[in-house]
Amino acid sequence: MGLLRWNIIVPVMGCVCVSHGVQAKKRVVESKPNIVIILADDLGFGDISAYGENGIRTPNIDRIAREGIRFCNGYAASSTSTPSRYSLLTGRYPWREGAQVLNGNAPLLIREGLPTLPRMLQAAGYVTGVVGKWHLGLGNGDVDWNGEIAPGAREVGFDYSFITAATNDRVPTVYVENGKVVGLDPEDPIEVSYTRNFPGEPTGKSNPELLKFLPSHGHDQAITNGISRIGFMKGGKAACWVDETMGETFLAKAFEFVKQHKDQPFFLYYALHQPHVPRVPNPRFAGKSSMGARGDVILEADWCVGEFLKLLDSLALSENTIVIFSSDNGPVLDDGYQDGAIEKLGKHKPAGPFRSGKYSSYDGGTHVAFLLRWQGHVRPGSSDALVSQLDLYASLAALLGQPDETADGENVLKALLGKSGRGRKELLLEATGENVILRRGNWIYIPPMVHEGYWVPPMESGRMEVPQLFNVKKDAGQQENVADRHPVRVRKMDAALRQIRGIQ
Ligand code: NG6
Ligand code: CA
Repeated sequence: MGLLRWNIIVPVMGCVCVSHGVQAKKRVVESKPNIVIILADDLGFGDISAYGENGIRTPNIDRIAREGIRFCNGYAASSTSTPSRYSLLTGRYPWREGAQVLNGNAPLLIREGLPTLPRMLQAAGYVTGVVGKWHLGLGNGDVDWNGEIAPGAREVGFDYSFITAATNDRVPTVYVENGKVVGLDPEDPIEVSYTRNFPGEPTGKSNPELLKFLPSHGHDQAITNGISRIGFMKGGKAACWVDETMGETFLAKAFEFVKQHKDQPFFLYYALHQPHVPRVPNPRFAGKSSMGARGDVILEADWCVGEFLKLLDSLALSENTIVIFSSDNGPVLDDGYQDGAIEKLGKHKPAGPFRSGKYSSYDGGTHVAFLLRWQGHVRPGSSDALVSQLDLYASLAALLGQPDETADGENVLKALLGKSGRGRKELLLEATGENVILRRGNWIYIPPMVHEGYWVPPMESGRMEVPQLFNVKKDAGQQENVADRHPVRVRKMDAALRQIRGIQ
């Protein structure tokens, strides 16, 4: 799929740069723009002010929207992180791999030899880097955190990496730079387990008096930086991250990467950890929103984005850099800690007009903010084209004249660059536990589902024993299930879904 090649004439640095040695249809961009993907973690469509009325202002993220294209039908591939990130980097649907939320000691999910977005960009002459949340597994299942950690980001195609292994609520709570734990004292080696505690180590459950705040569900195991996590850990005290400075630590590494590579084409995957739990803002942002810690860390994320954009300005890179901003999945309020996210929400609607959020089969799970800026090349505006993070690999490959080796990506470059209002015709979306749904045009079909998967009350999972069909043009909030009124459409969409998934 995705082999529909469309090479464009893109004005670069004020001129029209095309390769004249080949036929018109083979023309490709000669000068390679830098590419930056900024991916937030659990940020809702309604959490940024560029998408309309809400309880928080995000002027820096809004700047990308104002100077670029604001996509109103942009999607993550899944309503949780690992599957979503898997698709972003591979252009493959996550259910092909059975991708689920990974623990910190899980092996690398992306199989050796599988084509990836960063590999494609390396082949196109880019230097590639990832800074932030990884969550795609590391090693082969028996990681020694005290030695060389491989395979990992390098094997997937990143020349440089500064990452957390999983989520900021999972052990090991250390940064890994180019396959090595940062700041590790060899006298205090790290051990990690997701099944049993290490003798003598306090946990959130047994020692709540050591905690800065309490968990609400799960998250009562190892304690680091006064916060209880998922999983057990021993040692590595000097290497443990400080949650309060994680935002600026990632920002500093993103800065270093850009400064170091400003004179060559670069790709940076800048994977913010905000506003995933635990939500621990830098003291400069604590109390700055009216929404408690969740609002504060969104303000912090917005500041990080603003500083990053200013860096591009100061290096005169803004015109030659494509900046894409999105989130790995939709929003969640209580995701395991008592941080006031529900109590302090006020009138704010994290998912905007969409129903439910993270983990859900409803649109709030995957329908996320999706912005693209390419100053001087892409005319600012708004687009209703259906686009997915799944398509970035195929589309950027088309931009650079590289082959699209993805299984499921589509070349939606015209839509991404604002030259067409049409994107995909249909798109599969995944909630937890491989519950897969189909969006076709303005219709969303959710098949009857039984799979348990993850669940976090009090949100709506969207799983029902009956088929659900919504016309999201008329009913963005998916309030009216019209499956009974459209049996033929239900049958056809069900058959299409099964056919793409290869199931009876
Ligand atoms: C869940 C965690 C949740 C979060 C999620 C992954 C519990 C009860 N919940 O298992 O807190 O870590 O995994 O989030 O442990 S994601 O954004 O990376 O997909
Ligand atoms: Ca997430």
